[in-house]
Amino acid sequence: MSAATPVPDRAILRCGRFAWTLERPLVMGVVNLTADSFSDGGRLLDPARAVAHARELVAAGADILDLGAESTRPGATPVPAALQIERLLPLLGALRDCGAALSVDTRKTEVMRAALAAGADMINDVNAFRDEGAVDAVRDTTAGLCVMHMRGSPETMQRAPRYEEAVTEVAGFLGERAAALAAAGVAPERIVLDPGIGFGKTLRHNLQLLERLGVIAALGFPVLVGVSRKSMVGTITGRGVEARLAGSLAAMLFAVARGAAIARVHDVAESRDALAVWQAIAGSGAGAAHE
Ligand code: HH2
Repeated sequence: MSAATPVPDRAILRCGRFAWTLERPLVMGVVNLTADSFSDGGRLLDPARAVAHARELVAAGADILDLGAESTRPGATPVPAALQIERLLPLLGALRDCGAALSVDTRKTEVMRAALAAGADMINDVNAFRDEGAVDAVRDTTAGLCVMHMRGSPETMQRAPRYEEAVTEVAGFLGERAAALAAAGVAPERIVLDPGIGFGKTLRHNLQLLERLGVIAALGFPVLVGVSRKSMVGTITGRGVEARLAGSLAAMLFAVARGAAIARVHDVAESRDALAVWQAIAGSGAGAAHE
C-alpha cells in the first residue's frame, strides 16, 4: 500500500485495504476462472493453477488482480451466481495476503455480496451496478467500484451496435452511473470509470473512445482501460489471440497517454516494462518544450 500524501481527493483511489495516489498507472492482472474466456478460457479452472498464475502476476508487478468466474466475451453463456461463488471464494482466501488488491469481475449482486464478505477489495462490474440490489450491496463497504460501459449484454452486444456519437454517449452514461453511486453514499474516491472497449462497440467506436479518452477522464474519476488481446487489436493487426501482445501494449500506452490510470492486462510483466519506459520518457523533460 502506498502512503496517502496530501494531494486532491480525486487523485486518490481507495479499494478496500488499499489506497493509491495514482502518480503512476496501476496494472490490473486478469485471472479468468472460466471455461470459455476469449483469451485464456479453461486454463485456470483448477484452483491450484489459478492461485499459482495469480501469484506469478503479482511477482510480475500487478497492483490489482481481477478474478472473474464468468466470461463476458460476445455470445458468452451466463454462469449461475452459485457457481461463480464456488470458483471465486477459494481464490479470495488463498490470495488474501498476496500483496495485490483483489478485484472480482461480476455482474451479479449475489456474487458481489459473497465476494465482499470474503474480503474482496474491489468489484469490477461490466454492467455498471445495474443488477437489482447491486448498489445496495456495495455502498456500505470500502471496496473500489469499477463502473464499465456496455451497450446491451454479452449475449447480444456485438449485434450491430449503434450510437449517435459514441464518446458523448459513453461519457454521459458513466457520469450518470457515478452520480447514482455517489447519491447512494459511495465516496467518490472509490469510483473508477471504464469505457468498456469491445462491449457493444464496433472497431470505429473503440478507436474513437481511446482517441478521445480525455472526455471520460475529464469526469474526474480514475479511468480503467482493458484492451489486452481484444479483437480490436486482432482486427488491426490480423493476429490471433495468442499473438496480440505488441498491439495490446501500443493501445495500452496510448490510453495511458490520454489519461488512463489503470490498465487491465493479461501480460503483466510486459505491460509493466512498456509503462516503465513510457513513463521514464514522459517524466524526463518535466514538461519543458526544449532545452
Ligand atoms: N474486459 C473483459 C472482462 N472484464 N472489465 C473491465 N472493467 N474492463 C474490460 O475491458 C473488461 C472487463 C474481457 O476480457 P477477458 O476477461 O480476458 O475475457 P472474458 O470476458 O472472455 O473472460
